[in-house]
Amino acid sequence: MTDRSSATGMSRRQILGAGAAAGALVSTAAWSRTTNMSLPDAPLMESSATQTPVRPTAGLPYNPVCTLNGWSLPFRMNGNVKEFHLVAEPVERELSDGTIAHLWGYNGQSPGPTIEAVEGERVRIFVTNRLPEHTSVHWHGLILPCGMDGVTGLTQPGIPAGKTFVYEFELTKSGTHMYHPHGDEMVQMAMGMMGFFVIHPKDPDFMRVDRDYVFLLSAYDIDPGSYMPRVMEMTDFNLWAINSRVFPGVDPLVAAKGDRVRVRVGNLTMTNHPIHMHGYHFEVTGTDGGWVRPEARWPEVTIDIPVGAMRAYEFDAIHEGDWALHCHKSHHTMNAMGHDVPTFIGADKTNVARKIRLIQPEYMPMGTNGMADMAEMAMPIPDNTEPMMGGWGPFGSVEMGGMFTVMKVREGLAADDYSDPGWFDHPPGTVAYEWTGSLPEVASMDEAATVPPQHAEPVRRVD
Ligand SMILES: [Cu+2]
Repeated sequence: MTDRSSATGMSRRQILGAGAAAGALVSTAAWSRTTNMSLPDAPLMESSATQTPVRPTAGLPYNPVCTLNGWSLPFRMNGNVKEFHLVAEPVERELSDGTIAHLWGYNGQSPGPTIEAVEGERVRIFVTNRLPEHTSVHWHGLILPCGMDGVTGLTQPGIPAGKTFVYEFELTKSGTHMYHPHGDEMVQMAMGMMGFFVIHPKDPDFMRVDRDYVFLLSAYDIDPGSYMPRVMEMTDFNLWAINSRVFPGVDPLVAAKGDRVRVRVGNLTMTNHPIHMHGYHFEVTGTDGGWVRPEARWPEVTIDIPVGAMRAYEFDAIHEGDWALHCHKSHHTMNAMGHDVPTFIGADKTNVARKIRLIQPEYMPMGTNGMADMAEMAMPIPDNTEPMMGGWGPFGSVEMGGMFTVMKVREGLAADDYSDPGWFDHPPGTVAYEWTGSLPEVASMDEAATVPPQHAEPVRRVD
């Protein structure tokens, strides 16, 4: 495989059936319009910003999804076949503003671009391997011929470094799926190789929503100040990511008041994530096995995403505001710092701090009243490291990191407006406030024993 920028000696954007926003999309290879089996273009994304969904102009019609801090892979039609080109390669992913991780991904980013197609369509996916070792692509949850399932050694040889393989199959069923390597998985997934695969229903009105967000959960173990994940880690990760971004680097999900909103989440970490969204009772409407019938749906405010699984939930965006959306494992809303810190809550460290300052004048005692001071103090930290908790809101430090973002619901947003509307302007009288009146005396029980019920008379047994 030659270097893609020198492959043609020219840089021109081909005409594509669907493409991500033009600004950050770089097209570097030309394809011949005359050769049926020529390689389609392998577009490359240079930005980690959320790209506005693009409506398809070829193939069957569908309502595109919005990939949080990501994009959808452009395709071309070759007769009745929808063709894509994925390039597995080392990438630099910005985890949050200015913090870079050296990962492996697809077409310039980790996660790779979202593949979108329609039930009934035939897809042909070219996969070029620019990694230093072999790989394969497993199409997680798709119904397809066994030989297209992408399991190295079992259903195909690994794609050697420098080679291109072709996967081709029909999309028999709509739903929420993903793709990831199925060879040297522990390394390749720890390095960030994954992407979303959405099969839209043939009838664009089936379970139609106004906004359809997708993201994958991944975890990395990157020592503060370094760039490369420790791929041998099994449980003790220190960066919990939404589409390989950590808060405050995760874009908000935006909805217009009254929109029907779907959020599709996939989990490629090694633990489950209870994803919790404030402000709404939503319904789980899909898994990687298909759509959930209306009579089988449960109302939820937290949906546990098991390891290696996908869930879709939906709600009507009737409550305006800035609603937190996050993993409910509290250590998953923190970024890379030492977690092996003893608990000092309640310990007065004044005297010991005085002694330590004699030899280390910058020493600050922390944790005496909890850990919130970690987020508020501008502590010196290594380069290329996110603060453990960060992100500022309109009322101060949000004290969150990792798997955290905000669902922003606003009146009167245009249908295709996905830009951050800023902070919510709360109506007067709807924000919690300080009580300055008198306080009643605190009632207390002298003993912690269970109090027997105070019945006037024992309950009489009736035979
Ligand atoms: Cu979690």
